[in-house]
Amino acid sequence: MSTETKFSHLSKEFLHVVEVAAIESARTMGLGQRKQSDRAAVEAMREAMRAVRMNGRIVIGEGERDKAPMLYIGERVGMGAELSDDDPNAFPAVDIAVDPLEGTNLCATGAPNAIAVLAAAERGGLLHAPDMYMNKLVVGPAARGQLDIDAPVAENLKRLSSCLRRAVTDLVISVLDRPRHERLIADIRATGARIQLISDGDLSAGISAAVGGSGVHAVMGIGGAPEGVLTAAAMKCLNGEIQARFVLKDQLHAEDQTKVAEDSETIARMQSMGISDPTRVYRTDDLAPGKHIIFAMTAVTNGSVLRGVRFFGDGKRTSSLLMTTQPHTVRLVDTVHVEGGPNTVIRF
Ligand code: VTB
Ligand code: MG
Ligand code: MG
Repeated sequence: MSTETKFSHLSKEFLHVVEVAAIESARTMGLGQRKQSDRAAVEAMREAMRAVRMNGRIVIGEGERDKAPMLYIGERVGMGAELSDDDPNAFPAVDIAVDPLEGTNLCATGAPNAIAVLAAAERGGLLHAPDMYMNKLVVGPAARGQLDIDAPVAENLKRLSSCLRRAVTDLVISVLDRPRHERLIADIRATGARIQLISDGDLSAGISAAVGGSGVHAVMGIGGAPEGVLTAAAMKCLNGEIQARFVLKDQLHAEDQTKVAEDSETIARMQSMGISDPTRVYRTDDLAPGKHIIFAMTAVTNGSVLRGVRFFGDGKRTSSLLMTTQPHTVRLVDTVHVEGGPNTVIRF
């Protein structure tokens, strides 16, 4: 079987993995218990991952082994987890980045854009990024290669407006609503561009920025590095672009500094993961260098593109985005999980 065929089979298995993670966390929607929501997604995702015909390795997951009992970085997952990569009977060797519930607060409050998500690639196809902050600039295909994360905001928005053939005042930029973005928000406002402040979820905002018709044209600002790698995997499938840079403690707002480790510790961790220059700019292909990328996400709560999990008496319905680079496909998958037996009526 060609690598392409093996990977396209895997994509359907991964679809199931994100669907079940979304379903289990969606049951906890609005309970106000974000840890419980997260745990439901993690447990469901890990259980479903066991049945996937792969020799999988988590490269971005729930954290270090000593802190995360499940889907920890380095955990081997899938049916072929026990076999070595060069065993002739081995299943495809796959690196996986997961965020079983991206937007735990969104799920806990029933707010839009909570998602269950994973990306996979051949070994080495996804950057091993530590869980730290990352400054990001995300745009769609029309602006790919045209902006520069180091340029002033006004300059980038001017370029974005010409790429999208619209006035700067017609642009919408999505930014995480955090004190650390005070200056960024002021800079965007000064250009006349419009802003969508989000409470969480810069990954789903990045997907919106990359697709037409979503009403969002870029994502700017500091969010999580794991979400940055997942965004890069999505951008490879959507022809969008992410530019990013890791953010160390001394570059953070005082409020965020309390949440991160000392720089010496962080830099040592980055080095152990193969990141030698903590200050460089990472582009889409640096974050997700893989040729065979699979990106699977299921909406937990309603989103801009997808609908959240719906439960009804005899089943449930999920809405997912499933994308692969080889072959290059973008699938919107609406699944009815039928549980009511032979008399269940399926609604279209
Ligand atoms: C970021 C962002 C995520 O949480 O990780 C953010 O990338 C955490 O930032 O999409 P704070 O520490 O400021 O809360 C999300 O918004 C949700 O996981
Ligand atoms: Mg998470
Ligand atoms: Mg997350």
